[in-house]
Formats: sequence, structure tokens, C-alpha cells
Amino acid sequence: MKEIKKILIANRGEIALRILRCCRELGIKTVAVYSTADREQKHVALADEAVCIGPPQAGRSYLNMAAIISAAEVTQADAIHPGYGFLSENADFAESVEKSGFIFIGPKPETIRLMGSKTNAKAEMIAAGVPCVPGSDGILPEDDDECLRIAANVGYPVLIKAVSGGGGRGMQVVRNESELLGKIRIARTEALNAFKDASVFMEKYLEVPRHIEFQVLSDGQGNAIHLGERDCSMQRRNQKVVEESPAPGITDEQRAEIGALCVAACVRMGYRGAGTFEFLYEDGRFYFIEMNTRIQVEHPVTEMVTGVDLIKEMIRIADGKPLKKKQANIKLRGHAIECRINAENARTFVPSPGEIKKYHAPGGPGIRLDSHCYAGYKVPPHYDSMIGKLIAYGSDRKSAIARMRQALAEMIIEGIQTNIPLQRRIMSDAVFKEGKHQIHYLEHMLEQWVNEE
Ligand code: MV4
Repeated sequence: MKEIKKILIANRGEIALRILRCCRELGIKTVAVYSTADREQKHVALADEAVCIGPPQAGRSYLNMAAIISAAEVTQADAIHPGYGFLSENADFAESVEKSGFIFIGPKPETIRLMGSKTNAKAEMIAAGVPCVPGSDGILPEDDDECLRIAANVGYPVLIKAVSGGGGRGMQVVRNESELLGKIRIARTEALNAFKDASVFMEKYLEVPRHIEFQVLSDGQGNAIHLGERDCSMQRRNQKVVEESPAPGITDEQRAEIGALCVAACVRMGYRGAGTFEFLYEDGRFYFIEMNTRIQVEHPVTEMVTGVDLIKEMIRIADGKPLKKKQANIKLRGHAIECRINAENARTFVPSPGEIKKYHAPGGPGIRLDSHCYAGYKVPPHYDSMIGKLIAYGSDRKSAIARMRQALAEMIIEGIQTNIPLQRRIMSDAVFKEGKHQIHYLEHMLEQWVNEE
């Protein structure tokens, strides 16, 4: 295996900068690729080389596989890091990267494809002993009576999900038998439109779960470890707003049990790279829903409590090196919380692109800010609105919240609207402070906020 000496970063924004900083630390040369809207990005200025890959629209730049692979050829990169979003979970892209002679910093294309099918992913987890949400045995059949029988067996309410879905699009809650067939039809149509695949499956609908996910690293050579869990329940419309590690109230025993099952699944699949097992958690029990085969936005909270640099580990694994750390070396210490900072109105969530006129970053003990922003930076309107992540670490949850509140109070971004006021509000919310929030809580909190003024 050739050693990775130059990495092309197939992304933008804070994650591109995060990957660049890691490469610098490792003595690896960097290639930035950018759209014409992103010429002024920090990582573009800092990279050893930079290649323009197209116009602002993501479809013609960051999603343009041929343009990215050409950029890797021209600059003679050894490997491509996809970051998150864009092409990070595109099995065809991973395959093209490898066929073109580059290392894809991520799982094997077959693994990405397997996990892209939510029913195949579930079957794989069941085989590994990972607990899943009860539901249909794979894809729902065409036959109406069969579907009615399956739903009666699962028990209402049930949820219809797209097999090729994920991220919550195209889901239908069914409360009783009379709604079932109509909602299956709607789900199929939506799935076909969104994912070019009309196949759907059924699960028992969990009414008020928390969203807890386990981080894993696996070298594809038989070694895998877990790095504990993150609670990502503070969300709105499938967009996470706050994440933390460890998850409030989860015991060491629960962590060890579920973590070991995730590790077993990694070993069984020959998983390679960083990965996340998503669970719903309700009434003290974990139910697997999906696996993400990429580095995630919220990876810093895991880094803060484990001391492991996940990007560094991804690169090492891609370079063919076996995992150095054993499970016994992974000790969770303290507590970390991440607030996503978005360029949007704090109450309406309407995006707010434009020039950042004033920028004051917070600091002090336990504060980390992963952001590509600076005074004078223009947030382009073409991409998602996240402009940074503020991470607070403390010896316990209370201290992490206290540091986060102080950091949010110090942080100044002017010229555009941001969700910092919302984050300040969440950090002083009584239910959040108790760690009692679940996936529907933020919606409820926002209603109260609107009614106050
Ligand atoms: C569920 C569920 C309740 N019951 N599955 C939404 C995104 C996708 N990853 C899975 N999702 C859900 N699956 C069953 N059986 C509720 C959700 C859900 C959700 C999950 C995690 C984070 C935020 C969410 C918001 C709405 C619904």
C-alpha cells in the first residue's frame, strides 16, 4: 500500500478546514477544491494547491464526481476525503475514486451501498445481534392484505419509511388500519420522487424517543472499537441543533453492551473507517435505525471526551494501518456539548446569507470553535446555513453547559443573522438542563418562545 502524502479535500466550509488542519499536523499535503462561490474560503487559502471545480450550484461543483476526480489526477493526490454531506455516502463515487487509482477515505463502496439500503442495513444488524425497531421483515410487499396483516402483527401506530431514505424524508405515521394503505401509497410516491426507489418498509412507531448514536472506528482488518455515544435529540425537522457526549443518563453498562454490539457488527461486515450507529432510545431500550458511513458534523464532542482525533484515525485507516487503540484504552472523561451555529433567523430559521461585518470568537478553558468564518467573509446562499460549531468541554455536564453559556454570551457575529439567540435560549432551558429532552422537545420549546412575545 502506498503511503498517503497528499489528500484532496472534496468538501467546503468548516469540515474542509478541519480536515486541512489535520493533514497539516500529519505532514500531508492538501488539495482544496472549490466552487466559484467559495474562492475566499479559509481552507482554499491555506491549502498547498487549490482547484476550481465549477459554478456555485453544488450539483455542478461539489457533487460533480468527474470534476473532483480530474482535480485529483491533475494534482496527483493519493487520497480523497469526502467530509460529510455531498458525495460522502455515494457508493458510486467511492467506487470511481478507487477505480481511478485513488484511496477513498471511508468505507468500501459495497459497505456504503449496503448501509444505503435501510432494510439491508437492518438485516445486517439483526444478524450481528444489534437490537432493531420491530417491523416488517424487509421491504413491504405489493399485496394490500399482506400489508394489513404485517401492520396488525407489528401493532399500531406504525411508521412507513423509504428503503433508500434516511434523514427522515418520506416517512408516514399510521395510527390505525383505515389509514394504512393510503399512507403506504403516499410513502411509495414520495420515495420514488426523492430517491428513485419506491420500496418502503414498516416499523413500530416510537412516540417520544431520544436520538442516541454510537461512534465506531474499524480498520477493515478485524479490529474495531467504539467511542461511546452522542445524544442528538435537540433537533428540528431532522436538523440537529445541539449534540453532546456522553448521553445524559446512559449507564456504563448500557454503553458497554450496545458499544460491543456495534463493534461486533463492524467486525462482521469488515467495516473500514469511521462510522455511526443511530439508535432511538425509549423506556430504557435501544433500537437501531440506520448506520452512517461518514464522519459526522458532531464528531468533535466525541473527540473531546475520548481524546481521539477521528479525522486522523480515518486517514490512518485509509492508509492501511491497523487500529492502535484497543477498547480498554478508550476512557470517556468529562462532558462535551456542541452548538451548531447557523446563518439563519433564530426564530423563523430563514437562511441569512451575506457578509460577516464583525466577528468575535469566544475562548477560554474547554472552548473549541470549528469554523471557517472571519470578519469580511461572505456566507454564500448556495449551501446549507451551518457556519460553525461551538464546542464546550467540562468535567461534568453542568460545567460544560456553564462554559457554553459563557462562550455564547461572548460570541459576536454581525452583518448576518445567526441562531446564537436560540442556542442561548436552549442552554438556559430547564428541561435541557435536566437532560430530559427528546426528539420532539425543541418544537415544543419553540412554540412557547413564540407565545412569550
Ligand atoms: C423513527 C421514529 C420513530 N419510530 N422510527 C427520522 C429520521 C430517520 N433517521 C429516522 N427517523 C425516525 N425514525 C421509528 N420506528 C422517529 C424518527 C424521527 C427522528 C429520529 C431521529 C432524530 C430526529 C427525528 C425526528 C423526527 C422523527
